[in-house]
Amino acid sequence: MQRAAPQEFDRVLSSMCTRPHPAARKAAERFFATNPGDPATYQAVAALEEDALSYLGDITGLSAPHGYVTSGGTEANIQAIRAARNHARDDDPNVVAPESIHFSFQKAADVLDVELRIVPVDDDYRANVAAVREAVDDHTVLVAGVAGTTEFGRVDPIPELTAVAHDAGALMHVDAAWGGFILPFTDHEWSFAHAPIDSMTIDPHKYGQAVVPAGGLLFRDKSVVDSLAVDTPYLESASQASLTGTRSGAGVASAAAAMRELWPDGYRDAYERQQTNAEWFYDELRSRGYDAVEPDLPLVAASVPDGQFESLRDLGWRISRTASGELRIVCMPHVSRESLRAFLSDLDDLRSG
Ligand code: 0PR
Repeated sequence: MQRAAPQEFDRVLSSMCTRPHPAARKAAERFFATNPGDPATYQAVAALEEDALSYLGDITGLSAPHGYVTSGGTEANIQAIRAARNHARDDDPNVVAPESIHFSFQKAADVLDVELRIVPVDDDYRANVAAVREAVDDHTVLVAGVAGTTEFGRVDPIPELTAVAHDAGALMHVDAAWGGFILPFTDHEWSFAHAPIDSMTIDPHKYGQAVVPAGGLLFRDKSVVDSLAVDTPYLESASQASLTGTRSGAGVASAAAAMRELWPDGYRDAYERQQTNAEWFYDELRSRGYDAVEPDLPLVAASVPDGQFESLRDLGWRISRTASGELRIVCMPHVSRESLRAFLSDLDDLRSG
């Protein structure tokens, strides 16, 4: 089996990490010994975190964003649930989410001792609004939707889900960890500009082209994020809302640098190029007789026989499968047309061999 070198991305087709933008890499190097968890001591990186938040607000349609740069989507999702729970002060809280939700919600429910109610998706892998409406009750503190699902790249009906959440007296969270840097260039209704959602996960270390670790958590209302704060008596800074204590200055600085370089034109170019690649790849698979899921965002899923899948892995392709077994190809910014052509050529050899 061939193993990819640590920073080699040529054969990495199913990951949601990508090659960082050169400006992001440079910023990370400058700030890797700083701690945004103590903003009064590390003021330069704290200012960059403010810049990063303000860019994230521009991208998601939120004019005065509250929140912070997390270690990733998992921390952001845990904290969104924790904030909703603390804010509601319910003694038996539950969260309602579609089955397409990322597995970080299972971790969150476990850590926070909150009941997670998973409801079915529709035929196009999107949250079924009627099923969500059935599942909410007086103890629902949060409804979650996904804008760019991990397995199929689908966008849930966010305005409809938000109405259901608010009717039930719950907060609405959107997980745009992967989709957040792609969706501004589509017609989808996914953001704070399209619905009065309460919080969002959007990760610079995925499509945002920052270095790892750099996730994003945004809140519309300050009182919700304040419900996360604990006092920090012996630090220069008086309280902390983040889950981790010491945080990555490299991640924060790189996120700010990537967004400064790429928002909006660079991200639009990446989306347009990769969406075109995904559609091309989908057509190529279909013309070979494979059953494939049409790419709404730059992610293609297709049924490929086990033997071919394993052989492609043995040839060094870093690929994975959905829970229902489909091969998934995530057209991240590093996935070139040449790479996809080489992959298809290996597939053709396997088919004829
Ligand atoms: N929300 C969504 C919609 C996600 O897709 C992911 C991760 C998360 C939250 C959690 O984010 P963090 O992993 O930053 O905590 N989605 C990818 C996945 O689970 C993560 C990933 C990235 C996996 C790179 C593999 C990999 O090589 O598939």
